[in-house]
Amino acid sequence: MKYFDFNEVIPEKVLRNLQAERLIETVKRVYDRVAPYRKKMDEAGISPDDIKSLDDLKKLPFTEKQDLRDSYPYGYFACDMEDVVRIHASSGTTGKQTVVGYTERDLDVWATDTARALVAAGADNTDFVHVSYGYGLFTGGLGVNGGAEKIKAKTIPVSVGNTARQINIMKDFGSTVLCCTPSYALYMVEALKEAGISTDELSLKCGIFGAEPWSENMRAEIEKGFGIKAYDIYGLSEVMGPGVAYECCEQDGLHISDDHFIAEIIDPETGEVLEDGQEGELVFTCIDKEALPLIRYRTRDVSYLYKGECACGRSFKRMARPMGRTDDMLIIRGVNVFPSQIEQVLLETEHILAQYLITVDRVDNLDRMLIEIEMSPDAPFDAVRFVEEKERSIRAAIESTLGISAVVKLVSPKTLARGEGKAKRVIDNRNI
Ligand code: DLL
Repeated sequence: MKYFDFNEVIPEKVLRNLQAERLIETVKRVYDRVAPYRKKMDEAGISPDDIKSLDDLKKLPFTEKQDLRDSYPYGYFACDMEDVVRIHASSGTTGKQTVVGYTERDLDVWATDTARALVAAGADNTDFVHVSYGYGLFTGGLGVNGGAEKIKAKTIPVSVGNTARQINIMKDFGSTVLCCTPSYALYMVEALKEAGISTDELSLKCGIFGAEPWSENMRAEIEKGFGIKAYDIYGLSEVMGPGVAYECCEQDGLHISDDHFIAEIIDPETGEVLEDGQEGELVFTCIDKEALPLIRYRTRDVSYLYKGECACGRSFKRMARPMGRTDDMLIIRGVNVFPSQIEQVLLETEHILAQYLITVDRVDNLDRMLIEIEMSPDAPFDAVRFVEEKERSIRAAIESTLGISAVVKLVSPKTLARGEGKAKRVIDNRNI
């Protein structure tokens, strides 16, 4: 099986017509059913009748993460609540999550998109798909699970963590396709070596890795370490989850599921739409979603769209693997972290100042976050028990807010460097 479905290879002209049709219908629907969209469009002086072709897309206002937060939790839902069958969520900037929903049909479309990614990586119904993305509110686990079941593979929902158990399952169950974050894949490679298990004892042939930025170097290490082919998969909860774009056998850019999402690249400063090949911020419009069809959603991911066709035969446009972000979001062990979330925790803690420095390192292929925080001058910073207790409580508060652990270190007042301009809060030493 080379492609999962016909839409992947439909002629470009037919695809553009399909996109236009779906866009026009979606804009009408959100105008009728989503109060914030009606307000935004009224304020911009645009009515659904102004959207007659793909060229008109650029007339529509953008949607941002903040808009979703302002309408938390369900303000942008476009269907009746009784038709929503699944809810997921992703990190917010200061505590509040971004809530996303799916109808039964949306879940089917999503499964189609992750099925496309699996098939493009060479998977079929004879495969054992080992899913080590987190299951839960994060879209990774259940998202890829849907695609694996759709291609009728033997789906193994292992979820994250307990690496020794992961490796045993991989060996005993005969996993052939591994799905997890690229950094966790590298961590597993190390664990395999430490356990003295050779890749000959495994049945793995490929993997689809995403949810965080990775490089060609990391690809080479994973491919060598496991003796497999490593493919990229991209997505974000607001737009759907994993499967918005995926790599094919050419491993030259990620194909965007163009029949479900229209991608644009904009200048992040001016909002102007850029030409294919020009680098800027990725923006997606969902044209085939019932529960949460976001219009011109600003991803903050930096990428560019490819010109020209791919040798694999797919008509879907390609995007370059994201090469950074236009905001300060960090992805640590696959979890999205905004420095402002950490700041919020610190502001709620006594005896410390909001002077902090986050240092992120990759140690043995695992991300490690160190947070140094200045104590206030009135704190008894010579009292060892006081300091230890404070560090413990901040660590617990951060873990409960972010869902990941951090090393917390309190430092004496005025020890962290203060810059002249914008405070430097983050040092990312990961050499991805
Ligand atoms: O990370 C969805 C996902 C799960 C994608 C599993 C792939 C595999 P969020 O938690 O909402 O959703 O985070 C979305 O993660 O805006 C990017 O910054 C980053 N990201 C996702 N995939 C990639 C990738 C999931 N392949 C945010 N390369 C996005 C680089 C990625 N960054």
